[in-house]
Amino acid sequence: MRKLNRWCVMLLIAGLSTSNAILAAPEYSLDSEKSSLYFVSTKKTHIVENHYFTNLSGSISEFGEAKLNIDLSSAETGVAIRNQRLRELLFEVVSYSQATVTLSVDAETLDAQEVGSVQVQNVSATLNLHGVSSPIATNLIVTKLSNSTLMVQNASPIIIVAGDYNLATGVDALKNVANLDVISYAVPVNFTLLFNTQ
Ligand code: UQ8
Repeated sequence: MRKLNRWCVMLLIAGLSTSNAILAAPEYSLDSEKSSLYFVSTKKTHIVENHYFTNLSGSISEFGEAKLNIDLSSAETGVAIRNQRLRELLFEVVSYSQATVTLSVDAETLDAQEVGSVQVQNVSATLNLHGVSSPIATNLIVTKLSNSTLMVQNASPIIIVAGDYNLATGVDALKNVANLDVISYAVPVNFTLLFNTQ
């Protein structure tokens, strides 16, 4: 009888650990080589230019805590002196080296998503940029490319307004140093993020 009880306990423990292994959602990390994040500037009313960050990192935990880190020193505008001015006059990277985006996603829904399928998720994220945290409500397109790879894209451009992040003075400084009449404070952002399970 005692032997039978011991067997029952062992089976219970084995069952619990197996079901945990099945239920645990995988963790993902950002594939920085295959991911991109573009931002758009407008100067002299009609001159619109694409720029991007070369250094991104990020993760999605097994609990659905998603994070994107943007290395602000890695802003690439195609002009070296302009890159340096963005780092020093705009982002002030000595004090604010990174921008971070955090949000919660439903890890189980993500895990259950079929390979090849596309979901649109309405999310509320927090962007911490230049010492200011502000919410972003937007739709994200989530595509499950394989059992180990997710693609996350913005469904529509996200408009960052420089003043919301204490960056208007920096935009004015860029305008003055480059002797321009106007640089827009409104900056559209677009991204494609690839995540792989570890
Ligand atoms: C499964 C699941 C759902 C997972 C979720 C995964 C996840 C983490 C998702 C993230 C979701 C999300 C909501 C992400 C949000 C991403 C965003 C919005 C990030 C923000 C990125 C960012 C920091 C953007 C930059 C913002 C900003 C205010 C930029 C300012 C740009 C400007 C105005 C640049 C001006 C450039 C310019 C015209 C300079 C003038 C100039 C100079 C100075 C110069 O020296 C020069 O050369 C001499 C010129 O001539 C060439 C110049 O023109």
